[in-house]
Amino acid sequence: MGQLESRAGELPPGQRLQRGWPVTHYGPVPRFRPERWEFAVFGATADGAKHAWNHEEFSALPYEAVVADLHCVTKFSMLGAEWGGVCARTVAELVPPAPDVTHVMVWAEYGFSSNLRIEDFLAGDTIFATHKDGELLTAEHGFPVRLVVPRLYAWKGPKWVRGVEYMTADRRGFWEERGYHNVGDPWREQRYSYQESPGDGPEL
Ligand SMILES: Nc1nc2c(c(=O)[nH]1)N[C@H]1C(S)=C(S)[C@@H](COP(=O)(O)O)O[C@H]1N2
Ligand SMILES: [Mo]
Repeated sequence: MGQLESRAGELPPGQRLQRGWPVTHYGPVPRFRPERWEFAVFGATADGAKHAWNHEEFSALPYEAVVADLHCVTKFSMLGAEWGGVCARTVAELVPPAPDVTHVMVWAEYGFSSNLRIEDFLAGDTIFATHKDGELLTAEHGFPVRLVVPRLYAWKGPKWVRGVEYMTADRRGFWEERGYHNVGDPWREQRYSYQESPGDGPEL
């Protein structure tokens, strides 16, 4: 756990500082349709039920801000942005996971997904961001909601998030099935799946 504590403001090994904020993702930018949008929490919830918030309800959840860095596995890092939104911890308080939950899958538009260990999900600085530096996210940066997991490479934070699945066993997400490391700790340069040690992730 020691290696995974937050080290805000520092460049992890092999990273370089990026000025400005590039747009990086796979596929098209989805159009936001408020009437069809929901943020669902499902899978192994404590009460066994799926819970969902519409956009108005999600926007009314407790708002917090964290200053955090974004490290892209393609080697640029953006330091010191302020992300505002709903902490993942708050989501887990409102919809508790069952006691045997070990991982979550965060789901986004078009079926994009990313798996996280529950301890990374529950870290205090993991946030479902709606704002950056006080302004609403733009469409290409994930409006209306994107996940930011400062302690992991940025692909672990889907843009255009639509839900969280609580899991009692690990499963690989979109990039984790396509050659990227299952854990993705930038401080240990866990970039690619060939670097995985036994126990880092499910068999490929
Ligand atoms: N839905 C979705 N989210 C995604 C991605 C993606 O391809 N699809 N790419 C990730 C990667 S690799 C990075 S580096 C960051 C980039 O965020 P930005 O475009 O806001 O800088 O988004 C992450 N979230
Ligand atoms: Mo990335």
